Amino acid sequence: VDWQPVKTYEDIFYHKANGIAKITINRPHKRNAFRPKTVFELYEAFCDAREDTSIGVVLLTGAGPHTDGKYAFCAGGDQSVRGKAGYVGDDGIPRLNVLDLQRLIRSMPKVVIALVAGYAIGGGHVLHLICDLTIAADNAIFGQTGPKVGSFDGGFGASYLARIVGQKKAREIWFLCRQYDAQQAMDMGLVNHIVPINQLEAEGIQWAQEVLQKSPTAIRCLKSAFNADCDGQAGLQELAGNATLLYYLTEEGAEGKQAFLEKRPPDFSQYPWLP
Ligand code: 2NE
Repeated sequence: VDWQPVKTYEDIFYHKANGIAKITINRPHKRNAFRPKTVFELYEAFCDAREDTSIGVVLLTGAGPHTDGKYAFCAGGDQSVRGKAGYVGDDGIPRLNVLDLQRLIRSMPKVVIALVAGYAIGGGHVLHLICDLTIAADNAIFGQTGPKVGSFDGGFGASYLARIVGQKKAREIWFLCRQYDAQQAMDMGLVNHIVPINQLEAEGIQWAQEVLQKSPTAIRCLKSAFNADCDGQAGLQELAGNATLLYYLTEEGAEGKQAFLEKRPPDFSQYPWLP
């Protein structure tokens, strides 16, 4: 595909082509660890992709290889800017703004596919986890490090991980902080597919193109339905938002609004109380 740059950022690349957005974390010298600025830029790009009605799929990946030949999807929060109360940006304010990004990726009504080459570690592992699908290169390495480096993600990073790999395995991943290769990740249901590294982007595009052939409304309702199973009232809000959207598209829904604007009682008599 002919990727077109959308906007120039400092810590990420953002491209679009043929209904697909590609967002690339570009800090290979840090194994693509994120600082607050990285997350703000990712958030802005994801918001743009969400709002763009021509975009149905977002590919999230990491730039690489680094000059030492190693690849990374993302190595989590940048420990060199971690202050006492979070990751500190240029404004001196400590933040954990990656949690906002997690919620956006999870709730946006587009399919987000993580393309993982090399390390998906710590908060970087959680980022791939909350994507809808993950395609791994054969050199991918997965793991959590929190208890080793004085951190943890007890949100999606723990509870959603356990939904995917089961309670025993999720506790192993967090309590032992081991690293797992692509095949091990595949065996525990953490990834959808493994390809040679030189085929990673092409495979992601192929999967994206298959999704793009499908009904956007069916996909958005399914994504929110999958989320609703795990996400409590926030999940129900997403699912119900789609019900409202579909209702607005009906004549029955439009009659209520029209009657209000015309200052008359609504007439719903022609709409059946379906069984
Ligand atoms: C990723 C990993 C396993 C790679 O190991 P290796 O041996 O291939 O590379 P190396 O030499 O460790 O790293 C290369 C360069 O990247 C930097 C390193 O400091 C090193 O820099 P130089 O010495 O060459 O200058 N780098 C790598 N990861 C970094 C990071 N996260 N922050 C800052 N610099 C980083 C290995 O690098 C590793 O284990 N990295 C740390 C992974 C980690 O613990 N991440 C934070 C987890 S906590 C978190 O992300 C989080 C959370 O728990 C809750 C909420 C939000 C975030």
